[in-house]
Amino acid sequence: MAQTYKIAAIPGDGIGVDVTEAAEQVLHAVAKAHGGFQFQFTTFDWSSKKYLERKWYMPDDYVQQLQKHDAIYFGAVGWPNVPDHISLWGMMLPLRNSLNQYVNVRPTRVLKGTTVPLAQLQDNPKHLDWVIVRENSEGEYAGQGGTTHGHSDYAIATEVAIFTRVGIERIHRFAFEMAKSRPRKKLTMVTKSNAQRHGMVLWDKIFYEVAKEYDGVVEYDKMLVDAMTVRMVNKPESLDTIVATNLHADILSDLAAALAGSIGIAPSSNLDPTRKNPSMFEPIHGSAPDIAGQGIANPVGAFWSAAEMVRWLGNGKLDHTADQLMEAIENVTSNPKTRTRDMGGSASTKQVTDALCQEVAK
Ligand code: GGG
Repeated sequence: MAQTYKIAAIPGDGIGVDVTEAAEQVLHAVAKAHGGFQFQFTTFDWSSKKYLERKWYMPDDYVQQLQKHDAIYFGAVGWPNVPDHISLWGMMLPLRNSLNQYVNVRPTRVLKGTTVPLAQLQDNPKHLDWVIVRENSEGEYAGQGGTTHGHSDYAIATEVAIFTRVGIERIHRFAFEMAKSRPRKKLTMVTKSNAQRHGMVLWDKIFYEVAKEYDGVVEYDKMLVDAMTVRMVNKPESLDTIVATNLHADILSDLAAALAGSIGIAPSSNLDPTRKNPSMFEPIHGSAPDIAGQGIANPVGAFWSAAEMVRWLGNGKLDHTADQLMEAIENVTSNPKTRTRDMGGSASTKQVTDALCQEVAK
């Protein structure tokens, strides 16, 4: 009997809706071509539009509802008439926190046919092949802090970053394992411990404690986040796996996506490595209200995220299927006729999606 993977789809806002629909179409095509498994999607209409009507993003029992699924596929969140901190804290951040998704994996490489901004990467696209491991549950996005004197000229706001031994140790260990699984076995830890002398110093200390377990197995080094941006641009080939805090990795992964050609192609996986909760897969781009609903969003980041979801669901058994999907995605990006505007083409979301479904069926 075919295995059924139950997927909770949360398209969210703007182009999140367009690309989630496209990813669903592709995932059905993958299952059909592969045989032996199928996807069953349940769509949750949790969005900023709904928030404006009912004043809540997710119902009280959202964790229980989502725990009935094997994985979550998320589109994007953010809409002009809802402050960004309300929408992010209405859905994405509580989802990651409540479902113990403490790792956010953001791979970046130059897909075939992509035009990249740096001349040296145009000549040597393989020089950019990174995995950014982002701490996803605490740090600068812990939601701690407060505001007082709000209506005076002396308004005070604090934003407290939280770093715990448990949180730091588990992300570093995950990053070392990730580095170990890759051909170059190389890990760069990013920090700002020269200026931030508490949390970041603990972050560094625990990194070197964990590193002892990998001596001789994984090569590792440390970078300050500001210098890291320069290294990413000037010496991309010197990097492989990167581990950084919630905020630093969020920023570095956008830079990585831009260096690889477009934010529209970049994927991410929010993982609960214990597998007790469903993990969540989403393109890293936002809701792009300016192009929402026009059918021109780049669905490649959504497709790559779908490939990572297949890999995660298979837990070692569907790696080949995920690799085949990635190959099919690159066959599509290689063709100038099936590239969206941000990649220098003029194809619509639908044209790219249909082309990928045809590739998958071959
Ligand atoms: N699909 C991802 C999305 O909607 N991103 C918007 C955003 O601001 N994300 C911040 C984050 O990933 O922490």
